[in-house]
Amino acid sequence: IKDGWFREISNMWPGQAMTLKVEKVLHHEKSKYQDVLVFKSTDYGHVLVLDNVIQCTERDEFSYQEMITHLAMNSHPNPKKVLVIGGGDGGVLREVVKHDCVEEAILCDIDEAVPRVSKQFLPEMASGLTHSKSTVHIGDGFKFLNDYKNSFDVIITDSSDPEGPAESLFQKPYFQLLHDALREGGVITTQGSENQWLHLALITQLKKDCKEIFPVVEYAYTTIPTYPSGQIGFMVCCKDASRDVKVPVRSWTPAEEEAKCRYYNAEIHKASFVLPNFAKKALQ
Ligand code: AAT
Repeated sequence: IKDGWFREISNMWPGQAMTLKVEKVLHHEKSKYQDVLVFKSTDYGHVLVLDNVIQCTERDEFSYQEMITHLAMNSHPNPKKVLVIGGGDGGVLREVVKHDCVEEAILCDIDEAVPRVSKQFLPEMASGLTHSKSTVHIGDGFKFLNDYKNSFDVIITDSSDPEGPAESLFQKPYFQLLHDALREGGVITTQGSENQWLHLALITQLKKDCKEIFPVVEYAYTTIPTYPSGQIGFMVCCKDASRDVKVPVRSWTPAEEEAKCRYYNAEIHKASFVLPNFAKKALQ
């Protein structure tokens, strides 16, 4: 923070940086794994920052949390048991439990500081952490997954970027663990290496790795002002070769959609897989 502005400078997006005006620093600590900062911004509400990278703001978090969750959940006919890796703020859990079919939602984040500060400063997201269907574990997602085989209908990896504690969550062995932890017909979504404008080579590699493990692999994206270049992508993979994840297999009525979601709807589910030519070509 300099002269009252937070700047998201990182070598993961060279030569550019999102800048937000700070009204007040609410919390700052060095946890066991990362630098944890929460500030009140002038126009984006409370902002959670880990190792100088914006994780979420109250104003636009729904775009990311709804899309990473409902793309997977609505590509499964009846998800009962759901796992979230990362996502310590609780926003993805909040979305998961909007599906009445869910019986159990488990979350595993590496850093206890994230749920702790989220409960204090991001209560609307953290509501997902304390829901009656939710259980929260603190530990490394990679190690946690290793203990589960044939256990989950949907697994959502809401992880930080590939530099730092989440590095292993972008590599091929992790996707094998995800595959093996899924039940038959299971679906995963992951934070797909940022976005098309910045990381096309990374995304192409990620898709190639996933293709060697899952029969169905598709890339989708959403718009979100406070993530680098205003976009973030997802890998959506399914164990069932005959499933088309680009079309929801379940959907809410338009009235339910409006009551439950601020970004996601069945139309945007389909549209989020439509890519501009430069990205389409690279990911073919
Ligand atoms: N929903 C908010 C968005 C996030 S949160 C990423 C979470 O992943 C953090 O809480 C972090 O503690 C957790 N995490 C990192 N590594 C691991 C790991 N190995 N196992 C489990 N959890 C982990 C993502 C923001 C994306 C930013 C885009 N620029």
